[in-house]
Amino acid sequence: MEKTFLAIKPDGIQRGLIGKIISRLEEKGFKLVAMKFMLVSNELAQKHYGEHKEKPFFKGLVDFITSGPVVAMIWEGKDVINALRKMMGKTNPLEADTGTIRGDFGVDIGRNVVHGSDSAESAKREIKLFFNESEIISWQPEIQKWIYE
Ligand code: D4T
Repeated sequence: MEKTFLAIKPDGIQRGLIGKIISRLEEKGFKLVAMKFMLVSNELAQKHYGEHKEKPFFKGLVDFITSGPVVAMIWEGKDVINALRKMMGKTNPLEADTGTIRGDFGVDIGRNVVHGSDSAESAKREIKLFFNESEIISWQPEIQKWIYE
């Protein structure tokens, strides 16, 4: 089973969307294996968004992600990296389909509510950046046999 990193950004927290976002992923059938409510340090933000260092929106992005608490999570399941990207919708919420998190809850690209890993490589990197091995819980939901054949 694959693992991916998902974060609810400071706008999602301020707008009281934590429960709604987590519910969507639980209801889909994915398994939560790690979660923390935390502040992202400047250093962590710079590392996390390292690939965008040269982009004009980089400073705004770092300022925003460090501006208030986030919920950092690891979700596990079949093809979960792609599936969560689909459930999040396109980066620009105005282009994201209705029914996706960004499509339903966002307007501005700089306030797009959630972050999710975009590949197996970035999932591995981001999980390592935000979590220690001991914070990742291996558990078996009783409902699993009704989700996977
Ligand atoms: P994240 O990384 O937040 O899940 O977003 P995406 O993976 O969907 O999109 P991204 O890496 O291209 O962009 C990272 C982050 O930067 C913000 N952003 C992006 C922005 O503020 N202005 C822009 O023009 C772009 C392209 C939004 C997401």
